[in-house]
Order: sequence, then C-alpha cells, then structure tokens
Amino acid sequence: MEKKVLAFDFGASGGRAMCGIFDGKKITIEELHRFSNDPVIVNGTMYWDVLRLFFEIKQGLIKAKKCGKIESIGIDTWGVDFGLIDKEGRLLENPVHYRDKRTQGMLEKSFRRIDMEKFYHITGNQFMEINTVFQLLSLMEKREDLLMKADKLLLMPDLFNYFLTGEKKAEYSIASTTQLLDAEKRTWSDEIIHAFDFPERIFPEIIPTGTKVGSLTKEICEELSIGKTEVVAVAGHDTQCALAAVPAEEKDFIFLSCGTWSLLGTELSEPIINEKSRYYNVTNEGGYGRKISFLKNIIGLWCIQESRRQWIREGKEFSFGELEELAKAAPPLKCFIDPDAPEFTPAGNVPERIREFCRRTGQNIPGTPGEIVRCINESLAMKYRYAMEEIQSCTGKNYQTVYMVGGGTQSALLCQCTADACRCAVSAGPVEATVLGNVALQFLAMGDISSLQEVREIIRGSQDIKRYIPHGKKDWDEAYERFKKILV
Ligand code: LRH
Repeated sequence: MEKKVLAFDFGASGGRAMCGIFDGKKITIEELHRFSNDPVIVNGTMYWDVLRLFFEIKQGLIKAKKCGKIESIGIDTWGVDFGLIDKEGRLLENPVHYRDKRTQGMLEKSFRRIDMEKFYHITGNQFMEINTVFQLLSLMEKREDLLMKADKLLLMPDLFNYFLTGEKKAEYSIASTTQLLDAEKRTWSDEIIHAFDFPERIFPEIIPTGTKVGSLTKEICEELSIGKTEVVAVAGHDTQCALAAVPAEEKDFIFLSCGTWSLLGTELSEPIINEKSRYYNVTNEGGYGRKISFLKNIIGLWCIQESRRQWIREGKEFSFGELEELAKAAPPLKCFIDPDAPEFTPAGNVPERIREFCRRTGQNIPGTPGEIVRCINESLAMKYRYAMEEIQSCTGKNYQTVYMVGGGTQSALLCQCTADACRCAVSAGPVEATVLGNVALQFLAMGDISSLQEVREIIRGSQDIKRYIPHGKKDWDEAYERFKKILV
C-alpha cells in the first residue's frame, strides 16, 4: 500500500512543499507548493522572512490535502542560522541570515576566548565565519541584552518544528553545524559554551536525526482544518538529507552535494580530528545513525547564480540552460579563480570580481558570460579535486567514484569537468537528493524503511543516474598545477 509524507525544503533559490510517496519499492516525489525564500534587509541587517515562510508552510499543508492521508511532515534548511525564543515561547526577533555582516571579524575575536587548536579538537568543525558560534559571539558583543532575554536557541528547522508542534528540540544534524558540539560525544560542549560565556539554558535537548518531534498543535489543525499529523525531525540540515539519498553501494565513497554550496566529503562512523584535518580545515558534521560526514564546504553554484543576477541587473537575461550552452562553446582551461576567495562570498558584481581576480593573478581575463561561466565550472571542478586530495590524505583511502547529487548535476559541463579534474568516474543524480532524503528519513522514522542502506538501494532503483568518465588527462593535470598556484 502507498504511503505519503510531506517534505519542506528551504534553499537559497526557494522553498518547496513536496509530497513523497513510497509504494514499498520506489520513492516518488510530487511538487505541491513552491515559494521564494528571499532574505530581507532592514536597516542594514539581513533577515530571514520567517513569518512569511511559516505562512508558506501553512499553504503547503493546505495544498497537501489533495494527496489524501499524510503520515508525517519533515523540514530541512541550510545550516547555522537560528531564532531565539523567550520564556513565554515567543520569537524574540527575526532570525538573521548567515550572509549578514554581523560575523565579520568574529573568527579572530573567538581565538582570544579559546585556543584555536582546542576549539577545532573539540568541535571538529571547519572554521567558517558564518557558523552559529560566531553569530552568537557577535550577539554577545553587540546585543547581550537579547541573548540574556533568550530562553532557547532553535536552529531554523527546529524553529519551524517548534511553530508546528510546540516542542523545543535540537535535532542532531543541524546542531552539528553550530561549532558548539563536542564532535565525539555528539552533545553540546560545556567547554565551548563556557569559553564564550553563553547562557547554558538556551541549548535545547538534542534528539537523534530521524526521530519524531511531536504532532501538529490543535490550533494549527483547527486553523487549517487538517487532522493531527506527526512531525519528524528529519535531518534538519539539508546536506544530511542529500547525503541520505546518495545512491552509493560501497561503504567508503566520496559524495558531492552540489547546490548553492558544494559539500564534498565521505561518510564515517566516527569523526577524524587530528592535526592534518585541522590543517586542511575539514569539518565533521553529524547525520542519520550518528554517522559523521567528513567534508569540505566549498562555494558552489553561488558564483554562477550571482553572476546571472548581475547580468539581469545589466539588462541581459540568460536562463541557466543558455549559460551552460555559452560556457560549452567557450575555450577550455584558460583561467581559474579560487571559488572560496573572500571576495566571492557577498552578493554583487561577481563577473567583475572574477575578471579582477584573473588580472591580479596574471591569467587570461574572461570577458563574455560564456567565458565567465566556463571559468567558474572549471574552477569548481579543480577545487573538488583539491578537496578530494585533502580528504583522501586524512582517511588514507582511495575512492573510485564521486557521487554527485543536487541541482549541480543538471549541468553536464560541471559533471564532465568534475570527472576530468578528479580523474575518476562521476555518478550524477538524483537532482532532488535533499527532498528525497527528507522523505526517506521520514519513512525510516516510521519504520517503513529499515536502514540507510535500504534507502540508498531504493534511490538507486527509482532515480535517473548518469555516469561521466574522465577525459583529457594531460591537459587537466597541467591545468591543475596552474590552478594550485592561484589558490588563496
Ligand atoms: C548547504 C549548507 C552548508 C552550510 C551552508 C550554510 O546548504 O547547509 O552545509 O552549512 O549551507
């Protein structure tokens, strides 16, 4: 018999409500509701439009009525962002977006409170200024009053779960993006919390990925005229939903979740935290079954998305498909950027920053949109190889295939460049890995699927997966040497 669940996925390019259907063999998904997820800047601060988004969740719940019985609901978002709740359960302020500038300089400041090595050795997290701990530190320095009023900190998927159920819990995968967990114990780290003088009370009980949080409140059921439905803390972290849907057969594999961000890494039973992983700034994040993703956060399709926005601002509108065609026609391996260089993170004129980067590093300067997009794709692929070498060097393992999932797999050019740069086969798909993982984790929580292995088997059997084989060894190896010289 068919069973249905409802998945909400909040990404930078929008949010969606999707119905997930499992017939005992295959998982299929159907889009019910799509909405934009635009941050709003007010008086210089960039916020989540959280009430608007909760409104959209309700619209999704209403539209889901046409599906018949929905067994459960699951929500995922990107990592690190949060809302603060007071003792009465009210949201204190609109959550702030990680691209807001409030964390500038906080990384440096944090090392005055805790030794950098110790910080990494406890949390096992890659240092990134966007991490929750640095957002909290900026509050501590500039808005201590707000922090003192807070009773609980809820990461974004936990916050939506709370709005739906009244339960204030911290789901493990999303909590592991904060840089406030002890990576080995998988609990909040007292040492980190004390080092920053954060109020202990704000950190809620951690619950394992893929467990039930509660059910829809009576008020919501009445308001929307829907029946009581369970809410499952899937992997609140989108990356971990995507990883659950990686169609790998082998135990040791490289995954590449490719959307606005690219996350490249491998899955482990226990964290790897040592001098080498710290030197390479590899992160240990948590997922289903207490598994650890040992990965690098790399800027992903953001540079293409933001370049496209710039061209629109200049009156030239291209679809992603058109940009892909233009890039394919541009000459290969002419110039590279380091996609993770700080100038590429903020919104703005990315094409001009790319030209400036190439000028500064004495390379060919890309002019046309096709040349810019080719440069981004090839640079990303090179950065994947670089990250893969770092991961390999830490785990001591060799990997045969890169399992690429997410929106980036729609670009045949990026998939082929990844195979060429990494010198190994690329398995590309599913495009909708995050939603499929969200759905599958709900079926796991309800006992309809028995293991992560079974999830991956089901995905292999029900999704379109392409394979790319590497070409042009000599050219790519030579170009890789050039690429390494321009890294920041
Ligand atoms: C990817 C992601 C990533 C980082 C970033 C903020 O969507 O969740 O893992 O945490 O967004």
